[in-house]
Amino acid sequence: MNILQDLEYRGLVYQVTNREELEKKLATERVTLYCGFDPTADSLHIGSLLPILTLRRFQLAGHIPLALVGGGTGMIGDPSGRATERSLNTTDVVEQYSQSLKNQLSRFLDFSEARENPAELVNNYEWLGSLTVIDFLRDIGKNFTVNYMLAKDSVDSRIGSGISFTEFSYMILQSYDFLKLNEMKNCSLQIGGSDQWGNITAGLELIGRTTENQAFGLTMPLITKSDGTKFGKTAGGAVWLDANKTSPYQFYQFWINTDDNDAVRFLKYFTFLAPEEITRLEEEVRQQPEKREAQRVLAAEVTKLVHGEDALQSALNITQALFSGNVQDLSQAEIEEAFKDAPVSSIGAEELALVDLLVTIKAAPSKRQAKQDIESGAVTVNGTKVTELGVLVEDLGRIGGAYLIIRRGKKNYFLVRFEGFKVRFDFIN
Ligand code: 545
Repeated sequence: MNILQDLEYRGLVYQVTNREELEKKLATERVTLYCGFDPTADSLHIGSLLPILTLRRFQLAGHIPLALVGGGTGMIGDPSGRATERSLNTTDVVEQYSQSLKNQLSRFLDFSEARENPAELVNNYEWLGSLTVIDFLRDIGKNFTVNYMLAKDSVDSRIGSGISFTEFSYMILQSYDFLKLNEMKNCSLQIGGSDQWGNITAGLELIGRTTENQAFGLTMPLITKSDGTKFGKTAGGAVWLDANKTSPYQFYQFWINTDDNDAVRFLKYFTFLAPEEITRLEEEVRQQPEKREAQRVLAAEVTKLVHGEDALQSALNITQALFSGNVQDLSQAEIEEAFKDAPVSSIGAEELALVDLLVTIKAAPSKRQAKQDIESGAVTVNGTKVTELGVLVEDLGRIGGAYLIIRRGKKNYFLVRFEGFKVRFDFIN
C-alpha cells in the first residue's frame, strides 16, 4: 500500500483534489505538506490528533511535514464550522498559547536533521505579522472576488446571523500561508479536517492564480460516534493532550470506554498498527466483545503515543488497582491522578465511626444503608474489607498518613483526606 492507499484504508480521506495526480506525485517525489493549528487554547485536544498523526504518517512514508502554528491567524479567528463570532484574545495570550502548541506538536514529529525528511515547525506570524494593509489588499485580496468568498460554507452559513469583516477575511490569510509555504518551502499539499476544505481550496485558487505550481488539498473526516454523541467530549469536558489538563489515566479511560461499534474505526484512525493486526482485533470484537481486546489495544497505543510508555504503565497500574481493589499499592501521584474526578471529602481528625463517615461523605444515603453495606462486606478501606460496625475511623490505617480510599461495591470509590495531617507518601510501599 502506498501512503494514499493506506490513508484510504484507514478511512482518513474525506475529500482530495486531483487524486490521481497527487498519488503519482507522492510516488515519485518527496512531498512537503502542512497542516495548521490556531492557538485558540493553551493545549491541543484529541480533535487535533487525527491531522497530527496524519502528518506523521506522511513523514513515515518519506515526505516532509510542516506543522504550522497560527500565531497570525490566531489573532483573527477562523469562522469555519462555527455558528458565532469568536471573541479575540490578546497578543500576549495568543503568544503564550502558540508556545504551548509548539511544544505539544513537536512531540509527534521527528525533527532530527540526521534524517532525509526532518519535520519543521513554522509560525505564520512570521509573514502575517509584518504584512501591511496596502500590500494585503493590493497583492493578495485582488485575487479573490467577494462573490467567491460569499459562496464558501464558512461565510454562507453566517450570512443570516452576521459575520465581521475580520472573520470574513480569514480565508485570505490561510490562502496566503499556503502560497508563502509553497514559495519558501516548496510545500505542495495542505491537509486538515473537513471543516478546512473551503480554506484549503481557496489557497489552491491563490496558488493557481499567481504561480505555475501544482498544489493539492486533502481533508480528513469529522470523527463521529455510533451513539450520535460528540467525539472527544466526556462529562468532565474536552479530552486534552496536555497531561495537566487530562491526566494519562483519564486519557486511557476515555479510549478504553470506546463503543464496540467504534473501536475498529478508531484503531484505524489513531494507531499505527498494521492492517493484519487491526483485522485480528476486528475479529475479537465480533467473537468475544466482552474481553474488550480492541479497546485495550486502542487505549494502550494512543496513550503511549501521546504520553509515553511510563505514563501508560501508571495508567494501567491505576486501572488495575481500582478494578481489583488493591489500592494500597498505588503511589501518591497515582492516587491523586486516580481520584482527580472522583468525590474527595476532607474531614477533621475527630472520633468518628465508619458508619457515620460513610454517610458524611455520601458513600451511603442513610445510616441504615451504611450499616447494611458494612455488614454485607461491600465496604473496603484502603483495600481491606471492613465488616465490623463499631470500627472508628481513627483506627483505620491511613495511606500516606492522610488518605482513606473507601470502596463501596465494585466500582464506587471515595477519597477521604484528613485535614491537619501532613501527607507523607514516602512511607507507602
Ligand atoms: C491556520 C493557518 C493555516 C492553515 C490552518 C490554520 C488553522 C485552521 C483551523 N484549524 C483548526 C484549529 O483548531 C484549534 C486547535 C488548537 C487548539 O482553524 N484555520 O486550529 C483545526 N486544525 C486541525 C484540523 C481541524 C481544524 O487545527 O484541521 O479540522 C480539527 O480536526 O478544525 O495556514
